[in-house]
Amino acid sequence: DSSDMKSVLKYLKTSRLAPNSQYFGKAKGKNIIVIHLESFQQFLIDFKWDGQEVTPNLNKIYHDNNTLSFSNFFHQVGTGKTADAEMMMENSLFGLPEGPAMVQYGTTNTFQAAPAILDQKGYTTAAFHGDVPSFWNRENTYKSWGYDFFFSTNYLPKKASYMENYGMKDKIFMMESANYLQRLPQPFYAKLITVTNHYPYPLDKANQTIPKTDTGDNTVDGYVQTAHYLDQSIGEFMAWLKDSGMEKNTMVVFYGDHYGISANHKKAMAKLTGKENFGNYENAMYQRVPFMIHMDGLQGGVKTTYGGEIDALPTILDLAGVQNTDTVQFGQDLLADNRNQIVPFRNGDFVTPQYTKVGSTYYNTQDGKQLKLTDAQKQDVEKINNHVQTQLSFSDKVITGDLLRFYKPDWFKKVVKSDYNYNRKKG
Ligand code: GP9
Ligand code: MN
Repeated sequence: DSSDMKSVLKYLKTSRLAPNSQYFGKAKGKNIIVIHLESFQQFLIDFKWDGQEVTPNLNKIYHDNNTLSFSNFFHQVGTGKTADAEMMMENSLFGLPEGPAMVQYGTTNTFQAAPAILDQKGYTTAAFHGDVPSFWNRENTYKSWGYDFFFSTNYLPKKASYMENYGMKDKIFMMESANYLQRLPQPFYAKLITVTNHYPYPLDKANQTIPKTDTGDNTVDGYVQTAHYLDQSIGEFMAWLKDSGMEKNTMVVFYGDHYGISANHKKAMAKLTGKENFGNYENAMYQRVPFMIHMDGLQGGVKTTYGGEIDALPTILDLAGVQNTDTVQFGQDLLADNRNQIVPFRNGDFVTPQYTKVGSTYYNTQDGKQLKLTDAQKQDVEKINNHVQTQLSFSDKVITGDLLRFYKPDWFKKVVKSDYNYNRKKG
């Protein structure tokens, strides 16, 4: 009830940080394009196979002087996978311990999500995805989040050869999305969800332009091929953005939603990465995914702060110059000083610059050595465990108790779901 909301707000008061004044508002008034890189793990950046870079376009963006890149950014999804990533990225709320919150609560709950916030600051908002609108209950959840438009397969040309696995092939999808994008009133906030780089990584012959890897694990070896194809679609999209003239007034944010290769394939990962031991510690380290923010004139560089998907929204809003210290967000701006640098995983495990917890085992994050905790270290990890549990349980309360019914910042106008309609008009 509303008293639960009060405890959440009291807690959040202690964890929200002032933005970094060097970056606050640097993207004010610019378009924001968020590109969801399906199943894309950080190790693919600069990874070579068969003498080729697997993702040359994303590598270029990662190292660009106008890109803020984060080398210790982790996905934090649970069983909701993509849906959990979307929940964190656009609400700074965790997914649930079980199942996709977008399906269970997306239709009925009150949210104060990125699209609604930015809409009220004058942005047009649109989501793009080459799958049916019902997947993960997006068609309803996006209304609750305040998306003006949702361009799903209902709006995209239908042709069997355009589809692969879960949806429209990335190259076709990105260009079809570009067509709509250039007609949106600016500034806009747009999210483009790619899908070709999805387990088990099938791809038509014509688009296979790098050989499969040779681990012998069938559901791993296609990964570099679909990642390579996804990368090409990004290269084409960025070239289009430049040609359209829009690049100059657009901030582009890239993120990997979650792992592509699960913990069930440690042997194959050992082969792929050349690591002799690929155990639980390595698996935790390989939950890193890209988070990159690219904009003309942005002072970039590779930042080593530890964070994850929960931290994306405060970071983006601060760059956009949208005051957000009074919103309900569990993350912290990745550019702020004095960040806690604790990355909770959905199952209660965590990574910090010092400690990595997997189950009941602790490792030194820096060298991977298993720790026999000293008394001082025990106190450290107890504090971290408390923080992780508090974050997860308060966030769960917000979602399962629909607590945002009871609070909104003064400036925020409640989203009226019936104002939204994503059905295509005939003719
Ligand atoms: C399908 C897609 C896949 O629309 O977003 O979701 P995932 O299986 O990665 O959770
Ligand atoms: Mn996904």
